[in-house]
Amino acid sequence: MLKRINELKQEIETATASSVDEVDALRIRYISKKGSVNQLFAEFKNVPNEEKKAVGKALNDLKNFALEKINSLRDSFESKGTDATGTDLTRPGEPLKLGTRHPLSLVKNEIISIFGRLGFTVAEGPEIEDDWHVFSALNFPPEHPARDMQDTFFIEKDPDVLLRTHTSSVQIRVMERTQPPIRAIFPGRVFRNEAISARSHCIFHQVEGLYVDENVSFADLKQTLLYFAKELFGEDTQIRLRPSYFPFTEPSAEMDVSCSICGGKGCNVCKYTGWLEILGCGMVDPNVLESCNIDSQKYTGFAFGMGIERIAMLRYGIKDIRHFFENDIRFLKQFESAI
Ligand code: 2NM
Repeated sequence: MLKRINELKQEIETATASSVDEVDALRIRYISKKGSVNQLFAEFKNVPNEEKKAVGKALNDLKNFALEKINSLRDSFESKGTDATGTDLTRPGEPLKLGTRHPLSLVKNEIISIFGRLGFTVAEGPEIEDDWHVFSALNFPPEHPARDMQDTFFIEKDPDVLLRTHTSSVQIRVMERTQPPIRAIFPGRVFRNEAISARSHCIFHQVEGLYVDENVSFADLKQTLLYFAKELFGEDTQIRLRPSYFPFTEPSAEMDVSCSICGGKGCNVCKYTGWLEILGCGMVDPNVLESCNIDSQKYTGFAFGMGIERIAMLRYGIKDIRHFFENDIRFLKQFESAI
């Protein structure tokens, strides 16, 4: 037995291969299940007891020897893929680390998708605006407090150059150049001169919406917003509208959704009311339509607006609005991968 082990060892030692396929043929011949090494192992039970120790060791050595030989033959082919510096060009590339989408983008895209299914298109416009598009055309009276330095960022000595405080300015631009029917939403970044805290920031994001056509009614507004709330927060979501006031809509309302955390039973997120305020809305004031040369006798419209941060905070349980703007990688990487 020892003699046969030695012969096989010499045979393996002198084996050569000229391709990876030939290495594989050697592997099958010597160390596969039915290979010659295993055949010797199978005969081990017939070895007399007093020789078992020596033969066992020789067999194990043979097996290791064969494994090493075949591995080194295989390596000799694989390392042929190196360049002049010895870098192995056949190694797979380092995978690119994918980023994640910002939570505000995730929520914005979801809102765009929901209204897209109702036929709303998307429009964007400038962040630096003039008084007409941000205030005057929206029926803000000359002495309205929002026009004050306290609330609005003016960026030049000229008081007609300012950062928009809502994306309604884009709706004015669209209505000025388009006759109804108009059905669009307006996502974007807006600016208000407010103290930064856990709940408010001087920069935030809005999605506003507008539908102007013949016979658009408050019932259309309610049904559109009910569909939106159910799509965003789940089929069981209920809505309620409370009377409110905006210069650009009449009548105006604020919309609450039943609390998606406690299902309306009451919890600390909804302050034990069972309701969460998520948007403002109303019928576009006829003065606004007329400012854009749309005939307010022929056409009516509804509009609404919501803050994306607030919805993202509810959706992801984020307790401080400043997280959205700090770009701390530990925060950002908790959200959905970009691809
Ligand atoms: C809101 C709430 C209610 C709104 C109105 C208009 C326009 F241009 F049609 F007059 N745009 N956006 C609107 C109405 C916005 O945000 C809380």
